[in-house]
Amino acid sequence: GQIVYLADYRPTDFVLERVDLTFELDPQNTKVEARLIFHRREGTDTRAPLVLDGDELNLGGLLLDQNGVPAAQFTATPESLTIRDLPESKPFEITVTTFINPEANTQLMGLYRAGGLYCTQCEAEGFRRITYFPDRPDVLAVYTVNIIADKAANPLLLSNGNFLGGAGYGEGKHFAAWFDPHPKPSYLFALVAGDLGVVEDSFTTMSGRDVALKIYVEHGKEPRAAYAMDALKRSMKWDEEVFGREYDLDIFMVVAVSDFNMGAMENKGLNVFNDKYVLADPETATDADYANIEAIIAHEYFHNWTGNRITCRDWFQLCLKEGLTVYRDHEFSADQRSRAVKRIAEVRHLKSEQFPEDAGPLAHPVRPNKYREINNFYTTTVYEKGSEVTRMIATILGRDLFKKGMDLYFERHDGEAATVEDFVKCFADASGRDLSQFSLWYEQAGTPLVTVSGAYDAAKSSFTLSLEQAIPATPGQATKEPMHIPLRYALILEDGSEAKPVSISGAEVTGDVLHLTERAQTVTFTGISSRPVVSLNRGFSAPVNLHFEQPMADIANIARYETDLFARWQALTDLALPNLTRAARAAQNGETATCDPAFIDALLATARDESLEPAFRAQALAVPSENDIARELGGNNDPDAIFAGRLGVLGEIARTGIDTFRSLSGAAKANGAFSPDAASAGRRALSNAALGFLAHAEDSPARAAEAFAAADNMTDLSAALTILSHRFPEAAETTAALAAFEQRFASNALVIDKWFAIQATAPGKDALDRVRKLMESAHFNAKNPNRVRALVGTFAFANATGFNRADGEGYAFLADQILDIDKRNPQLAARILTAMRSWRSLEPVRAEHARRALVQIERATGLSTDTRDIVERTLK
Ligand code: B3K
Ligand code: ZN
Repeated sequence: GQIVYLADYRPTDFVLERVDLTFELDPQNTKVEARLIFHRREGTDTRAPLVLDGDELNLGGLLLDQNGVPAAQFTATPESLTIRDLPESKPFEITVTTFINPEANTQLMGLYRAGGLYCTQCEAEGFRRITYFPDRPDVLAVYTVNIIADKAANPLLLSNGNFLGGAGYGEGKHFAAWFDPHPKPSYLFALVAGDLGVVEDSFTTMSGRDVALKIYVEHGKEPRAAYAMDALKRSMKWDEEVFGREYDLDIFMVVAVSDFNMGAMENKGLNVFNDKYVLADPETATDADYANIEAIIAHEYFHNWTGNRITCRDWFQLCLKEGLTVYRDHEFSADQRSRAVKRIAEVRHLKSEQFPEDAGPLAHPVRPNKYREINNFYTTTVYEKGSEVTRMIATILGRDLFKKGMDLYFERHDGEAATVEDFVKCFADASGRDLSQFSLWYEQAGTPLVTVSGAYDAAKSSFTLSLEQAIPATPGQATKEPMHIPLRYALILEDGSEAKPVSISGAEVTGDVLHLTERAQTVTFTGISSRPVVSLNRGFSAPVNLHFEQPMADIANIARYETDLFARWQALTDLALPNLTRAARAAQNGETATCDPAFIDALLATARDESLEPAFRAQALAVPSENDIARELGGNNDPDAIFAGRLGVLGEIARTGIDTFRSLSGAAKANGAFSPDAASAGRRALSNAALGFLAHAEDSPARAAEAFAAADNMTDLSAALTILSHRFPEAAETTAALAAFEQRFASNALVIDKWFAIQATAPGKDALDRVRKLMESAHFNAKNPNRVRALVGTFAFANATGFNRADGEGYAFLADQILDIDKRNPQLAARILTAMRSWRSLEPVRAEHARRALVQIERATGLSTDTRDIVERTLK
């Protein structure tokens, strides 16, 4: 693995005009013939050879304009094919034949077997595992694809674009041809063949064209694709209404497969999905599953414009499609559900995943400037922080100018491979605003820390806010420039109204956005009649850490009276954290702490407040996680103490609010038949949160066991099972419930994944033995990424006490697993290994155990580039 640098980008010497692919599918010996028409780019060196990428390929044949090529004119290795002495200016045709073995492809990149299917995954660099090719995103071409396969085993032959036709091919074979008129990079190529069931529907676009919609799933699972189809139609409509984007082929297909390295893939016209993000029904899917399906269906569909029609010039620009498309799917979900609750969930996710990444050894800019393995850069920083950066552009410009900038982007760059600079320039041109300082968000890694203090001068009726920003050092970036940080704010007066200052000086303010652009700024508001309560970073307008020494009473007021619901949730978190960190520190010293009653009052008042939507009240009751507390503590962390301290706080809340929780638990049941809509999901979330607190207050498994028996949907069933196995691991009720669950869902691997995950996250040092035992179970399959993630991944990422056992056994186990997984599937191994990214913030004994496990991985022979890259950066 060589390091690739953004600064080294240059266009290809040859322009690819057309691609004709013919696949003769065979499980072990698939023949691929690629006919590629090129011409030399004007102005490039007329002697430059054509260099095509490969990965584990064998050249089976090579023709130039239909003629054999002398051995002296080309060089083929598994990684590249170089052809010399090519025509100076006229187009020429290269025909490359390769033979590949889909069955032996355990990396799940390129063409592989998933169940009985043939399926592809080409992003980022998988196409070069199919044929020699200029496998980079700035090479756009029109593709024709012919697929020949055994008809009985593969009645279905799919590829990108529109169906051209098909027919018999003799000897029990048949063929199909597809043509995609939209030029695309190779990473968007897809082929699927096999025998699947289908759910069909159609969509009429805004210009009146009919689009056939097809979702392919395993036979018998068709009814479980209905929700995905509904989400797809809503996504298509929404993109027309909100972004003015219309679909551009006659057909849109989604295929669900059970062996997949990630969530889904946006191949042009033929999205391939992990079946986890397609299949749902009340009996087997939780409300979170439904929300994920809706979001991911939307995300992949939205890529049709942001990613496919306009793609990336190079992989450094990944956030151009991913950050933007996450922003679009967030907005979609916010419109389909509750905007405030959606925002809270996004920020929770950002803080628990992206903030630790940005604060650890794997921190990198939203647009990295170098990489060794691009697959390791599909990160929460590129995706989620990338989305936040797009959101900030919308915040700075305001709705109308943001829309104008997006329209300009679509108009200016349709059909192109663009850069982050191209994107930002559209907003600068549309608004007339200078966004050069803002662009630092793409270049500087690390979460900015904004330190704030306020002072009221009653005599002058003025209020001053002093703000300072500091961006921590990150790998390769010791010092940083101040950034443009847009902070939404409100000054709330005694009577609850918002102050209307007579004048504001010291910062640019547009509407309710304060623009922090200097390292330190003092902002003065005049005409403020009483000491205001400051609500800062409303809606989490900027992804920063805020240190604001605010009176607790002010925070409590925000928690109760702010009109911005996100700010209310943030205030509840701000009230909770000092209590949780105090309790964790006390636990570390073998002591117990008690909570500030104002915090518990505010929490319970919110839980009881019937004027608020249940989903919001449930969010309020989900007190900060062990990871949140660890982040707040900042270092020398003892996960057992954090867990014990948090448990104490939960117990206190539970005992104080026992009556509230009794009346809230089970309340969702009153609403009759199951519906996956957001309001119903919110009622279930609230009732299950209450059930969790009752388990603490009553210290008995009885109520959860009852709820388990009474559950008529997977959300309630898995919530009850989680309470049982996390709170009462030894209880007979728990053993019985786990066995009943296993038996009932034995034939549904996706539900068994929940059974794995619930047990893998049960706290305490016994978790490791449990995980080991579960790996022996007949349900486990080390070759299936979903199984491995559900058991090994969940244990490492989401079981702080179990994984971080004081004796280091959790890390040693992970090291063994990583080395084993890495042999088959490097991408999966590297991803799970990122669970170690915060090892330096552990207390010294655990940190040393963690370091040794990392060194054990680093020293192993035959490590993949993917895993080597992660382990070396993590140790650095
Ligand atoms: N673009 C794909 C991710 C591909 C990951 C390659 N390692 C899915 C998505 O973001 O929509
Ligand atoms: Zn994406």
